Amino acid sequence: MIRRVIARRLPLWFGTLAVLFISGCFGPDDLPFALFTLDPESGDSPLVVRFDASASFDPDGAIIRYDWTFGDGATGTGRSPVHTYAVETETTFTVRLTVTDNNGNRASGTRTVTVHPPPPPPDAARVEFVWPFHYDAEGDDAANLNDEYFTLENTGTAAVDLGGWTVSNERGEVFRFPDGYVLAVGAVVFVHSGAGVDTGDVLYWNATAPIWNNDSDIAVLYDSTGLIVDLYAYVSC
Ligand SMILES: [Ca+2]
Ligand SMILES: [Ca+2]
Ligand SMILES: [Ca+2]
Repeated sequence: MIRRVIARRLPLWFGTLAVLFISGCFGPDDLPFALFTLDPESGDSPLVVRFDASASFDPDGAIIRYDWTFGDGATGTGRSPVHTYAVETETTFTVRLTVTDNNGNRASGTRTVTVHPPPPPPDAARVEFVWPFHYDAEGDDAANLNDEYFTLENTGTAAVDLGGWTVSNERGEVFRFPDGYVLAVGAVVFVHSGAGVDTGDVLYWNATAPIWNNDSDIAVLYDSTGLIVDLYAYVSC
């Protein structure tokens, strides 16, 4: 009986208002959604990451502000910031985007980016003439061929197989390194002009006359493909 009275007295517009309220038209403002992508999601330091929050939206309004914390102490604003990460050890950062809609409502979303330490520099092959280049043997060079010698050092960061590499003088006489002769990092090899039995770091040209002019000469080191690796030119004072 009572219910029937209330129903009779409620005006028609009340029902319409209730429907609108449930649908949100007059309800609390909807929260925005914080959605974003990042590219790339991982990589080597220093890593440049591009963020894009254009997927974020507000169902009943507009997003008016984007705030970022990149996880490494840095912050940013804007819809598409770019941030560079630098690490010494592998680190995963949590990136947080907070969006604000036109009614001041805020919402956040997070994603992670993993940054690997910088890759080590590639091994560099480097072999060069170093001192001593003993082109003037003690006394008569022709009678003391093995006191005439040059020195090569591996100053790079990788062992080098010198097999097939050559050294020539200005007159075009050529010494060829034995097959499989490997010069370790930091190692030196001495190549004497005369005859002898090769050992670890001492090799012999097996020439029958002096190789290196005492006044001036040019030594050229070629790799096994014939490319010049190093030059050593000298003039005696
Ligand atoms: Ca809203
Ligand atoms: Ca000489
Ligand atoms: Ca001499």
